[in-house]
Amino acid sequence: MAKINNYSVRMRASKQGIHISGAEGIYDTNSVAKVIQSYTQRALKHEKGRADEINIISEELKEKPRKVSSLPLCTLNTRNPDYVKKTVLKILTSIGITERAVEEAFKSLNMGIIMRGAMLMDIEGVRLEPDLLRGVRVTRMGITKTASAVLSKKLGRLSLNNDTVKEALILASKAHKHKMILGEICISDDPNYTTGYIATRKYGYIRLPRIKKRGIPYGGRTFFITGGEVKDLIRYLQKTPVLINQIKPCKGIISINELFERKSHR
Ligand code: WAQ
Ligand code: MG
Repeated sequence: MAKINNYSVRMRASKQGIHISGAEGIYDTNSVAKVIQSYTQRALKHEKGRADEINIISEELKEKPRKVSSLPLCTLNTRNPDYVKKTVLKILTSIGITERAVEEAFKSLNMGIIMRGAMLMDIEGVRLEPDLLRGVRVTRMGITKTASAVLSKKLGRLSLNNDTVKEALILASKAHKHKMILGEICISDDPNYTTGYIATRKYGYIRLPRIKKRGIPYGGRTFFITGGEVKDLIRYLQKTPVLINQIKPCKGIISINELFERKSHR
């Protein structure tokens, strides 16, 4: 019998040179063909138009994926970009990121530059990624079939069971397992997707409605990092395979006070 191994399968699709869709996961040998087919379908039926170029890579993993749990998820009752910023400042400064760094991150995220990857910022707001235009891509992450079904069910109760939320949660859950990562801010580059998130190990994945105004065609990601070798962190984010195999609670809409109270009672 053939040995069952893990593959990283990654898709990116474009139309007239403009990126329209991407997806990735970690799958066993037996699922690779099926996954390639479903990624192809996704690229051909994308709401931004049918892709005219579809790149799919499937690559056997030489390392066994690290199994980790997802971050817990909740949504804050934020109503406009100014209130989001105030809220983000409160939460991120409470875990040791400076106000200056948070201001710097918002400034960079609002400059209108589209990066493929994420910025790495130290807690004083200094950018540390070697390629300032491209940023750092987090890749080689996935979710087991069982955990994916559990996550779909939990998100379904909140009417949030879609690829955007699932994939962002998987990415953040991989990133925040590394001890050098303290926090993250993410704003979608989709002009119609106005919910962003921040993540920290302590508070989990916090969704932030109206982080930007509808119609803004750029976004971005910033990781706040501390203490250690940046190149080791980059290697982890890009290369270490991580598989989500357990799902933490997914909660509905709460206020920032409820978020802080809940944690102080633990
Ligand atoms: N690694 C690092 N950075 C990335 C990656 C990646 N794999 N993919 C995207 N980025 C960066 C890049 O700068 C993009 O411009 C930015 O993040 C936003 O990417 O729960 O869809 O794919 O409802 O537009 C948030 C979901 C959705 C909130 C985020 O991001 C929710 C999203 P997008
Ligand atoms: Mg996206």
